[in-house]
Amino acid sequence: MYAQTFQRPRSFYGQFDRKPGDHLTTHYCPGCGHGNIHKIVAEAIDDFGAQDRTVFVSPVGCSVFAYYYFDVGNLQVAHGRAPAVATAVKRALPDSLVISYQGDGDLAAIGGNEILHAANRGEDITVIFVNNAIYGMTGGQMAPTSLIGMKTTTTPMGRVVANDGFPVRVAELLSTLEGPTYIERVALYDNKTRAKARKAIRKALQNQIEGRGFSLVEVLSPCPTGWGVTPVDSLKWIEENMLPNFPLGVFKDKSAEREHRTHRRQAIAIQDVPGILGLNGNAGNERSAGILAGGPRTSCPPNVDYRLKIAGFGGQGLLFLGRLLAEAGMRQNLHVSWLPSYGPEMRGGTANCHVNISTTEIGSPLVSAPTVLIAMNKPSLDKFENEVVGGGLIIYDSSLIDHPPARSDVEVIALPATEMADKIGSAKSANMVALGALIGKTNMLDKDALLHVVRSMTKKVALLDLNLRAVESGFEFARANAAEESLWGV
Ligand SMILES: Cc1ncc(C[n+]2csc(CCOP(=O)(O)OP(=O)(O)O)c2C)c(N)n1
Ligand code: SF4
Repeated sequence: MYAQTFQRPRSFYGQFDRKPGDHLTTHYCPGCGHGNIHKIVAEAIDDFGAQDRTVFVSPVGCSVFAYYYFDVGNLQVAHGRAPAVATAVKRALPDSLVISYQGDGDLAAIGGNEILHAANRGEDITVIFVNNAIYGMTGGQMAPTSLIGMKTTTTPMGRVVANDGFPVRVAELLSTLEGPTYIERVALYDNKTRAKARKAIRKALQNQIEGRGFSLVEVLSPCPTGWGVTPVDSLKWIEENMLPNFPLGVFKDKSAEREHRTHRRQAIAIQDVPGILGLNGNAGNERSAGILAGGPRTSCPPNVDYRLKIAGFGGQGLLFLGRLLAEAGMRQNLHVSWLPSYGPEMRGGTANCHVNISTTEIGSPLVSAPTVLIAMNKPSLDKFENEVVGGGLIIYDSSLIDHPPARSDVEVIALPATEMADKIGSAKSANMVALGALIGKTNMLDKDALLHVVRSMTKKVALLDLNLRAVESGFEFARANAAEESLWGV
């Protein structure tokens, strides 16, 4: 006797830990299309034997918790950014099966640019685009795919072309590009359309497994909650309202022509990277391909963890100061990061950068609680003083800032950087005076290695001598004015 047992796909977890006390149901509303689509995807992963190599990239939207359901590799990413992350995963792990699963708000609004370029590049990924014509998760706002006349919380009188434009037809739009291999629109409103959706999703996954390039399946999917209808009526709603605007069908299919694209991508072996970046050997002060080469490399000092914020006017060279520190730290085999933050103006605006220099790996380049603040103008001191951790260090340019920091729980160096630089030859080197003072005070980096980096990275030859002297003078200032009791090195 023939018997078939239906069971939960292996690519789903045995129980879903999302809801305390109810481990057998998902967080989706009754009648939501996400559940159907999850099941189709999970069954396909099982059938292709791909569970161990699948990476499911879930977005922001109602499917944000997909990682509670799929027992595969999971990445939950920033809104709209799934195609970029999927690109990275696929390129790093060409044998993986990467699924970018996105709603219409995620893919067609905030992530419109991402999907366009991933499709245009023909990335070897599979995109499942869940079009329910609304932002479900946030309470039913208009999406780019909302229909004309459709009432949403942000279009209470109905979507109006003059205000809101036309519904965006993603499948049609992307199929005009050369890059994509396969684009189909399917729907979920009866058994026949569900079967077609299943077939399309399986094909899109199979294309990737066979290295045939970019596939996208747009699924017209019910959102009874967002549409304010019952689950049963939501099926009719798709047929009656969505289909006339979003016709079903295959918009592009080059699957048969495109084979093994994955393996044709230009790959760079990791061991070749230092050579390409010119970081091999001692090439003196030479720059190679625009990247610093050569110079002394000293060993890693123990237990360094500096989080610096360096702030002032645009044009004071503070981003450069941060880069010098990061480069010098790198040459001492430390982990470093440098994150610039520009004001809108080219000159005279505010500019700051965040620098981490550490013996341990750096989780985020953002410095929100600096151990050291270098403030080179008054607005910067006022703005960032309170961010500095207790026991931290503030170096401020006392030539330009007429009051010391109010904090009494940090160490402070009043450094007349602009005046000192002016005496040396140009106020422009005030940043170098501050750099020297920082090193003189903290000993955080080897001074010779730092001077080498200054030599290598100062582009204007006329400024080089000035910069080196400015670093030395800042260094001497810090040493000469060292507090008798200090937590900071000297
Ligand atoms: C950067 C950012 N902007 C806005 C939001 C708010 N937000 C969360 S989900 C969402 C829209 C989701 O709609 P959709 O992609 O259509 O998915 P659905 O919820 O309908 O499945 C928005 C705007 C956010 N989380 N992050
Ligand atoms: S709001 Fe809509 S998309 Fe979100 S879970 Fe509910 S039915 Fe599904």
